[in-house]
Amino acid sequence: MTQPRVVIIGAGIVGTALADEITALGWTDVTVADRGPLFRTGGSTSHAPGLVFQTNGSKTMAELARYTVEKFGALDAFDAVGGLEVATTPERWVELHRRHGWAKAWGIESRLLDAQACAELHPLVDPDLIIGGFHTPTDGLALAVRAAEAQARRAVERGARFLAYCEVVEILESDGRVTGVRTADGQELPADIVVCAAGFWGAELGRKVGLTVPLVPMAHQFAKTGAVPALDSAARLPILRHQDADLYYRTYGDRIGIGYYGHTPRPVDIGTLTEDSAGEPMPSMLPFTTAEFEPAWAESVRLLPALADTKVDEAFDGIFSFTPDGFPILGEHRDLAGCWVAEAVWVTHSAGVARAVAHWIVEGTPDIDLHECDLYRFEDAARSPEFIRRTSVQAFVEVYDILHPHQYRSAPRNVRTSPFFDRHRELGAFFFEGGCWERPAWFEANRALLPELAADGLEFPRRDDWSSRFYSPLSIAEARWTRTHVALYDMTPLTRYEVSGRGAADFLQRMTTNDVGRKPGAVTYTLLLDDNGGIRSDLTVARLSEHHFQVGANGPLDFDWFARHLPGDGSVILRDITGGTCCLGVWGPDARAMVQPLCPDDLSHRAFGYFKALRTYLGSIPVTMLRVSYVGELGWEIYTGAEHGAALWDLLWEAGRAHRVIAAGRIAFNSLRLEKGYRSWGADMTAEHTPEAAGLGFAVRMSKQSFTGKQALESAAPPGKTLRTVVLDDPHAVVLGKEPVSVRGAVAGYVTSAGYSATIGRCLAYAWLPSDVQPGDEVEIDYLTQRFTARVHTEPVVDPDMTLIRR
Ligand code: FAD
Ligand code: THG
Repeated sequence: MTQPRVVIIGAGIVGTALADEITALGWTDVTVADRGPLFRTGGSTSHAPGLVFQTNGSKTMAELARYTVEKFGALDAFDAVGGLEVATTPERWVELHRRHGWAKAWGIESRLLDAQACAELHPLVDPDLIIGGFHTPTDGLALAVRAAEAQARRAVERGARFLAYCEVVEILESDGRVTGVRTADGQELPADIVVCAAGFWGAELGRKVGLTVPLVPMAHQFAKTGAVPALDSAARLPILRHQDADLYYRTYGDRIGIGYYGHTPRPVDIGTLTEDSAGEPMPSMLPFTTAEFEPAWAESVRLLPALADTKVDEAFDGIFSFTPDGFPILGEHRDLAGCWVAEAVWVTHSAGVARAVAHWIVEGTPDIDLHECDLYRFEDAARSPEFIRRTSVQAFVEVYDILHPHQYRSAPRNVRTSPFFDRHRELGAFFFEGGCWERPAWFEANRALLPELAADGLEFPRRDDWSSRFYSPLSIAEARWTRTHVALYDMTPLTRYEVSGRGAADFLQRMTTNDVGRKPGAVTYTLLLDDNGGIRSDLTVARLSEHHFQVGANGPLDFDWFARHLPGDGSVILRDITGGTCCLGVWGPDARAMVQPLCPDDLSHRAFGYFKALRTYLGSIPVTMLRVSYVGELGWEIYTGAEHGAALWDLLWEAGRAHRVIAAGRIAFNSLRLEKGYRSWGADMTAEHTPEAAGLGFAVRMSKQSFTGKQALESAAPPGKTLRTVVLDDPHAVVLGKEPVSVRGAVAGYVTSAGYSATIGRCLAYAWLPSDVQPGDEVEIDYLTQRFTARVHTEPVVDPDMTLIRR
């Protein structure tokens, strides 16, 4: 077969890196077109100051940066001057500890320094102004244009060509596939694959082919000083961040470059960019907004007093992309095969992104978990221009803010509410936002239970300020009540699909790991794997009738994955039924006593067993009940049409009075599922992990004919890391996720998710640990400024022999 023809739009750091990585994988018919000159094209890369700080809360982003540093180093386009982040407030100092924790967890060399040691590393810093700093010796400066050119050269050596002054005005298609691009001078470049690496122009390009690329171009201030007399131009000072004031710094010989995020967010209108940037050296530069820089300059002179002897010499507002969650936008257009995007990528992550996307294009699967970066990760509502703009502007504002791991969006809100929303408000729900849904985290109405539970011996350990945020001890009461009485949980935001048609059973068998072809009425827990055997999702599949399945999923990416793999003959119909339906979890030892009187069918364990489905009525409400419980208790998920939601709530609430039913929230929900050993996809396991490593081997039926990922599992080596439950020793100790875990004094893994267990009165956490670390072994977890001891526990902590859930 002849090689696929690839056209890459954009020769910035991303386009050039892609050309290199794709040709390295053997596809050499690659053409890169840029509207500007090569390689100072006029895009964001052309003026990027090139600071590379690798530390990130996301393990994937840290790894993408690590690879970029390694590659640019080998290309002689990286200066590892080190990175220094300083704290001028106690909150930031604690935050730097948290970042140090991420660095340790992801394997980035790092240390915390006192003020004096910071000033030794960066002699311009006034040590009296700072508390301390976080030092990462392998961070440094990317020479972005040099790196672009070097990668382009390697690609050219393998056969790629680069076209300057070649603007793409149209992406050509036929029959749902790209066929090439048309350029401004009327040429057609034929292609089987078109990759948009057009940086902040990407949203416009996407629009031409009906694709929403959720990014917003924003202007950001960057200034260079004149010569600083105190600065030795031969000194190699670390790149510097002063996040408390939204500032960062690098040196250029004896001059200092200053970047500032503290100014008013300035989304850029691409429609008027040509006029707005007229007179500037390039189209990604806008005139400097001088007045807005004044606080930045004053603060810079405070931190770096030597700046008093100089002034700003040249400055501009440079444009680059912001996204609603700060992650890049990567993937293939679902409705236009062969049309890819790789945008909103920093120089910092560029080579790593290019490698992953090249693998994705050439081999079908990225070589690293990219779910946080996936083009299709957004809910429908989150793809609206209004949502993209507001949240991306917010991302700019928050770029250096201290963000709590459980912090949810404050706007837009109330975009999706379940039919129980008003009732929840009446009960004093505190709502978190997730996937555009309002989700009750706890209910003030349950405060009345506290004295009773405390008298019963339930403990409410004190928490530090950080872990007390987005938290209420009411969740402990709600969790306990679920294990001893009965509680209602709003499961409406659980993504669900109807999969139907004569090909539905075969389709689900082929797509997932477990045997989902059992009799109607059966529910199966099963996994979606990628071709490398990595976990893409975990699902429940309820067979409601021969050709009708209800799938409980984890979010938009599951829909995307299914949609891409549907047979072309119309034999399978996939429908997202999340909107328009609702779901209540009714769980606890009293669940059956509460619900049975409402139902014409026999709900006894014998008649309606564990992991079974039943279509029936509660009162006059048609419902689908699944005997499934993520909290690990007797009870059901009860689904009905949204129009019945309010009535369903009132019916159950009324029936529950005699049983003292409560409404319970997400924090209790999370703590209960941790006790039960249930994983949360995206946090605990991702495509990076095989089922066996994640403790989910039981959901894989290797004897089944064939399913996606089976081959990879057949040849998989035993996992080096295993997901384990650990229990913290100190009842007052709490971790929140992503903390480094040490075994015998050396960092060996990291926490994924955590929660307080009301059952054992300790915080539980899942952690990836070397497979030879066994139940009973002691580990240590670094939490901010503290170190906690913990012990690996057998799983699950609660109800290991399934007597509670199968009663
Ligand atoms: P670009 O470099 O913009 O490349 C896109 C290319 O596509 C351009 O060359 C453009 O001409 C071309 N193009 C667009 N449309 C078309 C078309 N229709 N046809 C043909 N060609 C087209 N990142 C860091 O990691 N560290 C930093 O310290 C840092 N500092 C920054 C400071 C400033 C002031 C700014 C503005 C950005 C900074 N960034 C930093 C961000 C970084 O510069 C960008 O994220 C990165 O350069 C984007 O690379 P890219 O290849 O995607 O986009
Ligand atoms: N409910 C439904 N669908 C879902 C979830 C849910 N899909 C997405 C996500 N949550 C899937 N996660 C789980 C995790 C564990 C279980 C159910 C959904 C579970 N596991 C049993 C166990 O491990 O003991 C499975 C037992 C079995 O295989 O028989 O219950 O919350 N609808």
